[in-house]
Amino acid sequence: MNHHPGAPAPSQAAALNDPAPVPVDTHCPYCALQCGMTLVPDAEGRFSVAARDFPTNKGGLCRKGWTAAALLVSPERLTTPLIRDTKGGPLRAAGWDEALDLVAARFRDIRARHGADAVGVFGGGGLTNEKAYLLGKFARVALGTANIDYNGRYCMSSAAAAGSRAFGIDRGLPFPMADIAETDAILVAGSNPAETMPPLMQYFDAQRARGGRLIVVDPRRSATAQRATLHLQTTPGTDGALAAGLLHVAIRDGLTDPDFIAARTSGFEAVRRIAAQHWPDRVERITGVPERQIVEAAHILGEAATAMVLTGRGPEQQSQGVDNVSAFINLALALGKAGRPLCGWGTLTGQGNGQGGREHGQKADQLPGYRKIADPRHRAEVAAVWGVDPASLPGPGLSATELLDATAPGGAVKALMVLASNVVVSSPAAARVAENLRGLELLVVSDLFLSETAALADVVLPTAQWAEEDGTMTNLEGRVLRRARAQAPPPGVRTDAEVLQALARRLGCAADFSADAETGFAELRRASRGGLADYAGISYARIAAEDGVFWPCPDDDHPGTPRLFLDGFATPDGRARFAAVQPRPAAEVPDDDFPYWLTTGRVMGQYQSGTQTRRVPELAAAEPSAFVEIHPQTARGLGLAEGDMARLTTRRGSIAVRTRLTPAIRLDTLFVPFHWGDGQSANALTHAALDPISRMPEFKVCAVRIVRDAPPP
Ligand SMILES: Nc1nc2c(c(=O)[nH]1)N[C@H]1C(S)=C(S)[C@@H](COP(=O)(O)OP(=O)(O)OC[C@H]3O[C@@H](n4cnc5c(=O)[nH]c(N)nc54)[C@H](O)[C@@H]3O)O[C@H]1N2
Ligand SMILES: Nc1nc2c(c(=O)[nH]1)N[C@H]1C(S)=C(S)[C@@H](COP(=O)(O)OP(=O)(O)OC[C@H]3O[C@@H](n4cnc5c(=O)[nH]c(N)nc54)[C@H](O)[C@@H]3O)O[C@H]1N2
Ligand code: SF4
Ligand SMILES: [Mo]
Repeated sequence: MNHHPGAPAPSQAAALNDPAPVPVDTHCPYCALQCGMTLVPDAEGRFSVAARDFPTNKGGLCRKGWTAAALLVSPERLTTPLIRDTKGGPLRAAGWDEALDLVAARFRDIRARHGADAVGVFGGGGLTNEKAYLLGKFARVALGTANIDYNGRYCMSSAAAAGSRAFGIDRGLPFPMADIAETDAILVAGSNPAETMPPLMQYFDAQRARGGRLIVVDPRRSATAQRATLHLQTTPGTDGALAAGLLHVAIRDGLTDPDFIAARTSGFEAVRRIAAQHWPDRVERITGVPERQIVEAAHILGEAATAMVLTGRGPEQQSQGVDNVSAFINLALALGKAGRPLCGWGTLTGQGNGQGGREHGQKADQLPGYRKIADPRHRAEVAAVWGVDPASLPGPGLSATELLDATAPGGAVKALMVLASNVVVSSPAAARVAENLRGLELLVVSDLFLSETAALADVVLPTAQWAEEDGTMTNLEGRVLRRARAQAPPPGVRTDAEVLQALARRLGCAADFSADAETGFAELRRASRGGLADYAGISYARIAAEDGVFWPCPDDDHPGTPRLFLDGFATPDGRARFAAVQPRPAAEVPDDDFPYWLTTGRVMGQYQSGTQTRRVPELAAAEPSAFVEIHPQTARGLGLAEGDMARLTTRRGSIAVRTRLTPAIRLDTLFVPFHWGDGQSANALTHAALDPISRMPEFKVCAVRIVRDAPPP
């Protein structure tokens, strides 16, 4: 690290005295790979991105990482708080004191009239650990509300729930990503890392170069599927049946590992009975995957000495997302491919700090250290660190979609504070979300830019980003990394931590809210001590010296835990638990009115709701607008040619986008990326059915109609 890594973040005032810029080692602002990069200043002090040989990405970056420095000089940056004086009126520039006084006064008033839970908080998986921790504490202690949740609910919550159910702990990957290169067989279900985490592909490529085999399950022959040994092109929403069919073949053909099942697992019998009903020809009818491919895939995985099963948003973002993941975990367990070197189930998340963001308290049911807010002992432990009475801590609150539903007229939530999420673009059935937010008594949004959500706010707070503040991020491996400050925020901009501190004071809260990242991290370490996600032994100095530290790391002498479960699973009896899950149909299936499957996802050149990447000129030029992927044969039948405007309609809404014809998609399926708002939002179409356990929305499956868009009259 070049830039005094142990030094505390300078305060706003000190920022003016910043020394001349020097190269700074840090990590990418975007996804959970958190690629290492160096920000290098030119003679004018403008930064550009340079490759950095960090042990995860090994110098590799995707197009988004390479162009990330454009965010630091964007002319669209918010640099002053904005206030809307009357509903429906315009936003006007305001000073910080006016904005913060107004927010605190309105929060107090709403709390007095409707109770503390009427003020909701919506966070984001892009926040550093320090900010996610502070936000959870702010909600529970300064606001006293139960209602805090975050966009990670849309992301990895199904995987988290299934992982916890099976293994007693939830960490994206139970092994370092480099292990991917060393395993003999991999099944990737509904993840497209070739576009969503390109530098990760070096490990998959090395695996195949060693003679390893890769199976990809995806309704599209995605960029990742194109690199696979075998592609299983499933009907959307049928992952559970496919996994049960693979297990059926494994049992039938003697590929399971009875010794492992007996010694290290529980609950196999009920799972075996469900698998028994999933004959390959029946599974072929449900999934559309030919029987011989089901048999081949089961043999590739079962006969390999080592194997991994990795899931992505495909199977997870469904109303049966948790059960889908459990079905794949069941397969790994039955084959004895877990809790051993180079074996295991993992999920390829997600947002930059999707992992740490859920460990430290912005999830409705969790307290720092992955503690449970409903558990009296956990409450007492965290209350002691916060210096409050455990009885004063609220209980579990509403999950993301339900929290947004509660903002409807007559709902329980009257005011909402959103940090680091663009819910108007990224939530299912999004038109309703925008309408509800418009009707709130108070919507406060903190963002770098005027996102579609910020544009609806009554108060907009301009915040520092990524390279303008210090903090830690936890990547998909559970490796805690240091994001270093490279430059001061633009004049007029404050950090989220400074805002939370200032608001807590104005709300009369006596607890401590430090805006300094390293001080905040020290408190987070204490609050996580003894929890499942134990960071007590992790320090900024160790992160710099060791290229990140893997949690759990309970004390200064502990080496951290790159590989989990080798000696036993984190369940009370040390055994992994099979889950007897019965596949069920999607919440909405095609019919005469809506005859196609619609699925949604990502393209390489845009990130999430697009607030950031749509403002990077190079990315905006490469991927300027939403589109619909459609099979040429399907398009021909509908009279649609490449680049035509097509109108897509579901029971929730309608959008018009251009067609992209590709034989890589199933004949019965359409795909729309979700990175755009307004008239091109995929989430105008999606279904808000929720998984009963994770409360994950059904982003990946609904029924849609497509026609050529009529020219305007
Ligand atoms: N370029 C880019 N990279 C990103 C992001 C981004 O927005 N843009 N976002 C980051 C975040 S937060 C996340 S969560 C990850 C997501 O990373 P991924 O999980 O790789 O992303 P998706 O494109 O949402 O979905 C993956 C695949 O699931 C397939 N799929 C659709 N329906 C089904 C189904 O029913 N079953 C199965 N098996 N597959 C299905 C889609 O065709 C798609 O290829 O990416 C991260 N990286
Ligand atoms: N149809 C469909 N919908 C989906 C998905 C899908 O596959 N299909 N995927 C879902 C998934 S996996 C995810 S993760 C969500 C993501 O959806 P969103 O939560 O909307 O994600 P982002 O676009 O990353 O929003 C982050 C916002 O915070 C701002 N920001 C960045 N850093 C900071 C910061 O430090 N502080 C503050 N205050 N603001 C900051 C950014 O400018 C941006 O506006 O979308 C979900 N929605
Ligand atoms: S893969 Fe993710 S972390 Fe790496 S450069 Fe691309 S967006 Fe950034
Ligand atoms: Mo995500």
